[in-house]
Amino acid sequence: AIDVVTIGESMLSMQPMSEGALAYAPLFTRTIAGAESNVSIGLSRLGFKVRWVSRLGADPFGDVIQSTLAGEGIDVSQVARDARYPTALYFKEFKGYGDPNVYYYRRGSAMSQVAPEHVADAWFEGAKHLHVTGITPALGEQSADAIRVAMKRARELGLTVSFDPNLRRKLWTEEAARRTLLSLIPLCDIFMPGDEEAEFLAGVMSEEAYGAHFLAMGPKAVVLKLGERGSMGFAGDQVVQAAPYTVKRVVDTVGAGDAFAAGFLSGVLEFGELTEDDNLLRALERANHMGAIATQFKGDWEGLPKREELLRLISGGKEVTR
Ligand code: KDG
Repeated sequence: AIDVVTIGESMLSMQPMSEGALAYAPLFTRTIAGAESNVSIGLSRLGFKVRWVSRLGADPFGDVIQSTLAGEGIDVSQVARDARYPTALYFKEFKGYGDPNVYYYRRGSAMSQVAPEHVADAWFEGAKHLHVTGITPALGEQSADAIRVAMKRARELGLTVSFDPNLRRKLWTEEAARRTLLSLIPLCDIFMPGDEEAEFLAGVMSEEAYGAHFLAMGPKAVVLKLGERGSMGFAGDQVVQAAPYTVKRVVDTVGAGDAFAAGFLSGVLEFGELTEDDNLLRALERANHMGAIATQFKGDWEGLPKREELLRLISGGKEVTR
């Protein structure tokens, strides 16, 4: 059985070994990146069974992505390899302050061709939950339709669905992003925007008001990510604020939202109904820890913890280092 299915594009990720302008970075390390595969890795390391669904080129970089994820224990049986299109590429630029810049080389990639007719029941077979983000819909009209069809089909088959808008302004216009992301919210059970995304989608409101605003669109739970200020959760008439897990220095913020999503979903799968007991708060606390840990490492997912490490951190236990 599969706990969580994710659908998304992963790219070969090139990270400069030095800080500063990308144009002057002579040396790179190679890894992989992709919001949905980041979530998949996070959940797999926490002990859950995950299937990552995607399309990759029939090229060596597609091999790297597929084997890296398989090596993380993720089911890649529903990954299609398409020789007509390449695997996407992505470069980070570490400026030495703030969020890294990212440069995408993904137009015309294999996953950007994903279309509604690709959506298959085999994607969801034996699974409990589907997690998608707003990145795949940003790749093109037909990818947006594919995600819409997948969310609907997953629900028909009895899966619950979570949706992280993951607004990527470099991939589409503001108008298209707002219209499409808003249209997908009613198709999910758990909606997880960041504070800036909530404002982008709903306008300026108090943080509490975002909860009611998005719940009224259909989801059963709304999670508002507040970055270094922690997070808030809304489910039924519960409104919960979870304090941040504070870290001393941030190395790389990219991937923190995905780590947060993995932490939150692990709580949902483990603790049960969010409206009962303190399940919502515990899931948010886990999510906050995961997000904070992700910022401590270069790379989107490399530093994500195994289950024991996460539980030790949450309980305040000490690590044995030597
Ligand atoms: O959330 C992190 C992702 O943004 C990163 O892994 C790359 O999928 C990616 C994207 O489209 O930006």
